[in-house]
Amino acid sequence: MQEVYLLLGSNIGDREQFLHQATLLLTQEIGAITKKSSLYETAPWGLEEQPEYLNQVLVLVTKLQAREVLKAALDIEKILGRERIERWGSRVIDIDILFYSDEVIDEADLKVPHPYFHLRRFAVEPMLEVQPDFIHPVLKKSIKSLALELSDQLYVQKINFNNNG
Ligand code: A4P
Ligand code: MG
Repeated sequence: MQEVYLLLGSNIGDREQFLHQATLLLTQEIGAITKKSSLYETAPWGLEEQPEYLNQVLVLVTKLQAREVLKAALDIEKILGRERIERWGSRVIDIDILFYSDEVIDEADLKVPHPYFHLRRFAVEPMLEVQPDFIHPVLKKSIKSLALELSDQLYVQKINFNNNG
């Protein structure tokens, strides 16, 4: 079994509902969830003229290869109606693979760890909540120290729902 760390993001429509639907489908297709972060309200990174995102990190155990996880994630994005309009632009659901155990994958259509992870507060903060001692397999630093080194100062705010499940 491998451990896969996913980052979910949504910034159109009922964002919380899209994250919830994605979580159900990911459990069916990829494996059981062992941890999940809170939901975070985050300022858009990259293309700033777009609505705020909700982001969340999920940790799952899986029998699938990383490539199979990617395929499942892309299929789920499609099922939930994601249209890819522009790079870094708005989406009802985006599912990125942050880490796949401690594997390093560098292929044209699959890069793990996610190459932008350590540059994005919206990814590092939820990861810090679920696994602060995880060692980034390329940078060889803990999430805790990557969080301290972050220069991205865009707004990231943990939100507390009564029923954050
Ligand atoms: N791909 C390669 N490696 C991976 C990986 N580790 N995980 C390939 C997932 N996909 C990976 O991705 C395009 C292709 O990347 C996939 O088909 C897969 O083969 P995409 O998500 O469809 O393309 P994109 O979103 O247009 O571009 P990109 O560079 O993936 O954008 P990101 O990195 O997904 O960023 N701001 C906030 N606050 N919160 C966000 O969640 N997200 C983005 C999108 C921008 N700004 C954001 C957020
Ligand atoms: Mg993406």
